[in-house]
Amino acid sequence: MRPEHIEASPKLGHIGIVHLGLGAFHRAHQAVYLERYRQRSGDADWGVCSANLRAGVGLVDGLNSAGYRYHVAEYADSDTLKLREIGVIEEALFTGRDTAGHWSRDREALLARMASAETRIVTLTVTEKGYFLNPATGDLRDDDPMIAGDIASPEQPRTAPGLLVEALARRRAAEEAPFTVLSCDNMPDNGQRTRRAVVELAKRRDPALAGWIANEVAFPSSMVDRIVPAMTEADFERLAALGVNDPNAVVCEAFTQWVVEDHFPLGRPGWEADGVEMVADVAPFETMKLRMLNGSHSLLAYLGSLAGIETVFEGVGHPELRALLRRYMLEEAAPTLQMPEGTNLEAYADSLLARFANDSLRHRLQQIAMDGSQKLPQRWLLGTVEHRRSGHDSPCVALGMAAWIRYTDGEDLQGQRYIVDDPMARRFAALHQAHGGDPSALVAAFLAMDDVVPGALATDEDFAQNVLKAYRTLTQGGLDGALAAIACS
Ligand code: NAI
Ligand code: CS2
Repeated sequence: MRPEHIEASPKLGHIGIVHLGLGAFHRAHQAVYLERYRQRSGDADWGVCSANLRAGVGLVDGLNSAGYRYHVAEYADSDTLKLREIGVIEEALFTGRDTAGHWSRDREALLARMASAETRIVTLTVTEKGYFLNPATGDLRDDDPMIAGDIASPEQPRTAPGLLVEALARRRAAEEAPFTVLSCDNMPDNGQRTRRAVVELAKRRDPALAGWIANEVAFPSSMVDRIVPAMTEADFERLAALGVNDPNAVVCEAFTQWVVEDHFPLGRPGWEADGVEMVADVAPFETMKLRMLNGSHSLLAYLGSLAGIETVFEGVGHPELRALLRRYMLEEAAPTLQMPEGTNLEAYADSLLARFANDSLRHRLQQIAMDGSQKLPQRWLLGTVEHRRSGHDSPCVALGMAAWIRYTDGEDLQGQRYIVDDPMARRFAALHQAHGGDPSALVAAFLAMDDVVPGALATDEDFAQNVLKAYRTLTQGGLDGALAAIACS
């Protein structure tokens, strides 16, 4: 297979965008749109300074030594590959804790870049947990040691909200107009959630600053969609066989979508011609994607992981699992959506299943399963509250919750142990310790976690009974038993 190879644009040295969260998705999504834009327009204004605030110094230093160029391998399927070289990143910085345990090597450089008049947009992919918001209520988690640290030392911030507040404080002091803040994380209403984290944190520092941010800073929301699995050794080997030896490369599907609320007071790239959809209200698109794509992803992640299935591709190859995902999407997610006239949600569901069946992506279920406490409210639970309120049962989500609860014990149904990667992992372990022998008490304890489960579900007796029934079926009859039981419901 000879891939189509697209060279990077020349380096232009101007930085108009700072990105927080130099991860795989940023490199395969926002940076690709910006590369397409720069190649088509020649516009020099929108180069990117990308920063890692946590782990990831290797990637930052790797990009620095590679002249800030890397490759994106876009697979439509195992026989169709487009290889792009990306050059829009002009600077990479690290403000996390280095191997010697010191924090914030490049914090001052990053803050100076964010405070610079040249910077007109700050984008983020810091994962759902990077905003330090209570997943169920959206309140700032000011009891978190990282946020507490930023409250105590606001001029030496370590978190994304802290960096945004300090950079905005510097711009306000310099009478510089604020940049636009654009979240590209999988959260509903991600612009307003980012705004809430920033304004609430600013209030603890200076109410006048918080008021200025609330009134003057634009926080448009965006819906982002491209499946970008974490790289595996096999991915790097596959690229090396094509002559691409690039430790900073990313692999992704060919599909990509970015729907953005058009609210950029200091301007933005004219990226509509490069596939970015600019809209007045992104909410319907965001909710549809989070509940149908991400909700079925999470259903697959917990049920598949417990059954020892490793990837999305393998999981959707299981006919009963595939049927469950489709049933969840059409019977439990789609009825909760308010979509524009003519939206065909059945076609959308089938397009998602086709994307999941992409045989050239090794999208590990364990990666999707991580941070469930931060993901499930917007993927399953808020929609289920609405679904239950309209008098419907939610057997698929009840099974999903049972699988998530069992998953958080750190052992699959074959007795294979794994690390539960979640900010609340210790709480889960304590609940399993306390109630492990009593499924009814265990399910009740998980449903009572009011910073994950909306109150309306926690007090929904029928839902709780369905979760408990599914938990018992799953733990006694395995995946096949659980799928057979739900097929009859
Ligand atoms: P990744 O693991 O490659 O990168 C995660 C990034 O988040 C890293 O830069 C890491 O330093 C940063 N991060 C993690 N915790 C943080 C914290 N507490 N504070 C500040 N930064 C933190 O993951 P990837 O694939 O880049 O995904 C990142 C986010 O992008 C996802 O959580 C999701 O919100 C969004 N996304 C990812 C997609 C994908 O398929 N990978 C698709 C659509 C959205
Ligand atoms: C996945 C998402 O890791 C996960 O939680 O569900 O990253 C998913 O790949 C993207 O949202 C697809 O756009």
